[in-house]
Parts: sequence; structure tokens; C-alpha cells
Amino acid sequence: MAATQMEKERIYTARNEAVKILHTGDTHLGFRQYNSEVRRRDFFDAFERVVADAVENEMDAVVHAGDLFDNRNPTIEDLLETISALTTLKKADIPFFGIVGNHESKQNTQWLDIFETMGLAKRLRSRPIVVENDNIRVCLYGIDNLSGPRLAAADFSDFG
Ligand SMILES: [Mn+2]
Repeated sequence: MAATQMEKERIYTARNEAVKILHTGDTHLGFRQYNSEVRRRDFFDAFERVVADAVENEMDAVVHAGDLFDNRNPTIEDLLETISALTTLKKADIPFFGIVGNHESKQNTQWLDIFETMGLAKRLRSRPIVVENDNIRVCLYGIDNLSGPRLAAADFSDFG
């Protein structure tokens, strides 16, 4: 079956013979622990270190498992610094895939959707994003944070 344009957009070519995916999460960017700018800096430094590791090690993709931000209302400074880190990945041709965590979740449209619109990220959903080379195909799916009644009501029948 010929791939539709939509399907092609979900296929990324791996540069490595063994597909290399860096998995991170719970970066809680913007967290001013103890109301401290020093601690806010620590969280960004840690994330920027992860980004640098991904670039140095020539990863094929970065997967973020939620809570990129510490809360649903990051500051403009938090957003600009995050955009800068994601741009570093984009310039290195490393796609960034993520889901929405419980700390950062907004009512409808998410920060990750904005980054997707900017070409800096893709949200993992029920239809797979594929990272592949001639020998290996990795299919990535994502489920945003779900708990309580939302989890009970969730329909996973469209995964595939
Ligand atoms: Mn968390």
C-alpha cells in the first residue's frame, strides 16, 4: 500500500545502524524550587546537558516522557530558553517527540502543540511515529498523562 503524505510525515530516517533514541522526561523546566533562581537554573542546565549529549552522541531522536515544564504556565523566559534548546536539536537534525505530563497539562491545546507548529517537536499519539533505517523500524506511540475519570474513560482502540 502506498504511503499517504500524512504517513510519510511520520517517518524519520535513522542515521545510525542501530537506531539510537535518547529517552528523557520529568525535566520540570521553570521549577523555582525553594523559590530559588539557582534551582531554576539547575533544571535548565540539566535539560541543556541532555540536549548536548544527544547532539554529541548523534542520536536519531529524543523522546520526552512528559513534564517538560514544571507547570502549565511557564514564564516567557522559560519558553524562550526551551525554544532555544529545542532549536539546538533541530539544527542537529534530531527530532524531539513528547507527551503531555500531569504538571504541564492545559485544558485543550498544549505547549507541545505550539512547539509542533514551530517545527520543533512532535506529539506522540495513537498513530506511530516511525524512526527507521534499512534494517530496523522503531514505532513510537504516546499516551498523555491520564488519571482518575479520564483514565477510566480513555479509549485506546485507535492505537495501531
Ligand atoms: Mn513529573
